Amino acid sequence: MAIESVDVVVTSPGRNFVTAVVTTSDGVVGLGDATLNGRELAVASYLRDHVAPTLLGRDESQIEWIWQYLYRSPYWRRGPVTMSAIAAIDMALWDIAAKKAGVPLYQLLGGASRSGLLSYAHASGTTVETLHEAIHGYLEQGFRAVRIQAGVPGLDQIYGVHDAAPGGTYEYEPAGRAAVGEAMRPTEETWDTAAYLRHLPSVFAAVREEFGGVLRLLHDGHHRMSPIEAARLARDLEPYDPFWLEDCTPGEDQSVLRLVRQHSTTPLAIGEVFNSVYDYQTLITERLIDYVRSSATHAGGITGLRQIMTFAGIYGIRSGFHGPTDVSPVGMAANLHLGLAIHNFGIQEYMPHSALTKTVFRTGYRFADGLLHPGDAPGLGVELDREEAAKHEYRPAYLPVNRLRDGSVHDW
Ligand code: KDG
Ligand code: MG
Repeated sequence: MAIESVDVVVTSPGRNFVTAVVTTSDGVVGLGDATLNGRELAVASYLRDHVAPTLLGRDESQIEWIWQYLYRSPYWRRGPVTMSAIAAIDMALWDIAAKKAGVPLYQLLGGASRSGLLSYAHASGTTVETLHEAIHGYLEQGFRAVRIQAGVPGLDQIYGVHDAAPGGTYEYEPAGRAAVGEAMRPTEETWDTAAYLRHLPSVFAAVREEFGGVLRLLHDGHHRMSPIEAARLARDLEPYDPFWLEDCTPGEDQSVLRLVRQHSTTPLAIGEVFNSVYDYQTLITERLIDYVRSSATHAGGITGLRQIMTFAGIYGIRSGFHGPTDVSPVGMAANLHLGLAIHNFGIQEYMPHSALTKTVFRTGYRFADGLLHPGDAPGLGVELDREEAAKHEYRPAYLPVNRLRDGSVHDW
């Protein structure tokens, strides 16, 4: 059989998503996530204008061959736009292969290595009191691991920090967005690393005091520290037994994590903005990290992420796949199937999509007792309702940006 069409669906049910829809000559449809937060239309064009025409008529069962063809042949390799486009095609082809076999995708990836995937929720609060309320809320839902982010005195807006919405829900969406057809500029936030470093250890102390030692606590530094600042925070959090410290520095210079390692035994996680196994080469071979943060969506699909995890597994490094709302339900399902199958799974981020998003993407994955499971429908187990999708036009949307108190640009 052969690839008959590759459509690209851009939809915005609450936030923007880009989905590749691959249809075979015998009528099987596969879905792939190509959502790149704030750069959605660049990937949509890459897929529509440069990838789709080269795939028509090809044998859809040659998943590895097509991955290598899309990676090696255009001459220009890697980068988030390219790798998200490759990811979408790769996921769609795996979806098709599993649907044709009549099995959930994890069965084609080696079968289940576990009964479910330990997941963590995003708990946050502008004060320690509201943070505690959020953690209590997640514990009631069954979570056994939470990422904690808290307000810092003197700073108004910080990545990942918000109080519960009226009605008690903790859903939030970091990207701001414009009306249909309107332009927008990202909002600007003010950042002060010294204030953050002074405050955060006291937040961990208060949470341990309230919830005891068993609950797994994670934290995301969101790329904001210099190497020596990151080393200090990793050391200062050690007494509170963090599960991990994520993105303590920007990840481009892999060697800086040597310095962090010299000062601390706090486990480190990095990689949500990486897109290839080569971004991890030093980090993995020198065991400078403990968890791989990539998602199938941004790291070349199931084939690309599996390469990374096979390499990481040789060094005893585990997965902590990126699972924010900007990874679509299709991308999330890909993460879950791979996570269930690989030996070196660690933990899965779980930031549930809104009810509106789920009217467009119907998901089969389930959450119970702190564990996610991809479900047992054939393929990825996600359906795209194209009529519903068409009701939600693309709207420009961007993550905020950061400035230091003197106005200079800092990492967000
Ligand atoms: O698109 C960027 C978001 O996915 C990112 O800011 C979320 O850091 C994040 C996380 O750990 O989920
Ligand atoms: Mg992160």
